[in-house]
Amino acid sequence: MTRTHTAPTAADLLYLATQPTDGHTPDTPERHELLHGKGYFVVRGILSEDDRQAIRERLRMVCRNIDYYRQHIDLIKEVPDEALRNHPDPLLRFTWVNEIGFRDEVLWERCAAHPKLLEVARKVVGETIYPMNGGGFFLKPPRSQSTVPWHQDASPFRIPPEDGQPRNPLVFDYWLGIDAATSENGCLQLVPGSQKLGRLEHHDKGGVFPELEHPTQYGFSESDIVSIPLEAGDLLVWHQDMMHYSDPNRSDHQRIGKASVYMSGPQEQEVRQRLAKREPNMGINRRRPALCLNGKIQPLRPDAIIHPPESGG
Ligand SMILES: O=C(O)CCC(=O)C(=O)O
Repeated sequence: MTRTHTAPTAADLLYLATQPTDGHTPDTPERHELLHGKGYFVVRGILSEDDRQAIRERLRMVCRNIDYYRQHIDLIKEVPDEALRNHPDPLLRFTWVNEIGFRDEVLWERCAAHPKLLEVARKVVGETIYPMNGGGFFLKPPRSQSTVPWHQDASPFRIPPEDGQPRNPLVFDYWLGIDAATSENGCLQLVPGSQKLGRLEHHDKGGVFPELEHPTQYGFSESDIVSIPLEAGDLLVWHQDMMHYSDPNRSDHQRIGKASVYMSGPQEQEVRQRLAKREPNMGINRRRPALCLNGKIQPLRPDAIIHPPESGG
């Protein structure tokens, strides 16, 4: 995908001046693209084949021992298709394993705190980075019904837009391809421009989480929706208020991606203060082990680690 960097207009510059930059977050082309461009960008080749293989094997080990991991992780979703629930490959039995990227040392090093991923994250939120939400692996098994409904990602920042411009502090919202994502296997679909609506009300419709209506209900047309196919190892980053969705996997191969939202150090401090005041419904990861402190990538904090029940995985 070609990145476009248009020069900021006077309105953009005014907006940049009023956008909370978290004190020391630089104005980078990446932030500019999210705030004033299309609202998303793609970076190729973050994960190597070796990383992807290691991630897949570790996830398989987690899925093989799912009863053990369920004792530590609240959100694990089985595939809706009954026929796949006892598949010989445990990796095909689940659609969503949340939080594990921030609880397992291999998935931390190979994925959540991967230096190439954090290099991009630093351009968006600065030198200190924390996970904001659970950061799940979305494992779309082949020929499965696992749709992810239209939604915006959970965020504690819900300032209404002004004059058509979003005012929420920018976080780093991404999807990283462990496998290639295609229109056939359920790649992400985005509605560029929808982030300008700010936070929208989501409704519980009995799906995997509260959801939005179809974009046409908010004044968009079908042609405003863009599919973002990716090669394995590629990264998609979008503005956290952008509406997004993914189709069922109609292919014969699994499609695994790691999705998460990262925030800056000052944002984490704000969140901590608000949690201390017992503010509800912030969509926040309880543990939040630091990924990067002042530009230095961190090992996974020992008290966050879930040690695997089997040696050698
Ligand atoms: O992996 C998917 O299909 C959906 C991921 C997603 O919706 C998200 O990251 O918020």
